[in-house]
Amino acid sequence: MTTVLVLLGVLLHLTCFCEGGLTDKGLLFPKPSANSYVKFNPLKSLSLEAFTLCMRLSVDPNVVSKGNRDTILFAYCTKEGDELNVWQEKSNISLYLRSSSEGALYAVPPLSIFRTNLCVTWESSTGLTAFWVDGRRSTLQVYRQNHKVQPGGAVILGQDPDSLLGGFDEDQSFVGEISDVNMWDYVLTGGQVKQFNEKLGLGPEPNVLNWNTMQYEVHGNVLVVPEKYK
Ligand SMILES: *[C@@H]1O[C@H](CO)[C@@H](O)[C@H](O)[C@H]1NC(C)=O
Ligand SMILES: [Ca+2]
Repeated sequence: MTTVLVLLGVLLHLTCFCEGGLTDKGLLFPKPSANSYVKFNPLKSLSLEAFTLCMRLSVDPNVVSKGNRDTILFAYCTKEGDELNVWQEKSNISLYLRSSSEGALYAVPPLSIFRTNLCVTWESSTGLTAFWVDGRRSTLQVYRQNHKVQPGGAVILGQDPDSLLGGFDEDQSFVGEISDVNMWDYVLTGGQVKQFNEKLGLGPEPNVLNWNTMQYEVHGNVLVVPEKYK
């Protein structure tokens, strides 16, 4: 009995420490869960006074748009707490820097079963923040002027950590597919964002997170989607 339980425990915690990037691949989170996530190893620490974060997302709207559910799209958290989080909250997509209550909320169209190119840009000097949805820019907001994103945390997809790599909540988990997560430590121009979206990979080389060279760890029930579904 003990052996069976131990074996089960091992199987449930299967972890892949993968190298070599995710070029043309995706990550599928098939079901809500409180233990499935992917951790990324950034190319440099997230000590940031500006950034552009892009990803390509499709969701299961039956889950993600249910009731009062908020769904995490990107989480970077340190020992001190949330540092940089992107959410879909009902009718808004939102960016939170060092806060879980005061965010920059945007009434951009909610994500759907079809893949959407989503980017968010922010810079400390002006506080200017915008979301880009399939190459179209939202209105600008001023958010967290003179703030700095702190290094030393963990970048994860699929879960919202309430502690460094734990405190996961199934009702906030991501359900759907994510690919092409790329991050730069500066604000790309509109033309560069569009170029990157339309011809993925063209445009300036991402220098914080680079999907094509990403070192990543898969935990729990997450499928790496093969290239042919690109
Ligand atoms: C969306 O964001 C606005 C603020 O921009 C807020 O007033 C509204 O309550 C939000 N809607 C939801 C459903 O959270
Ligand atoms: Ca949470």
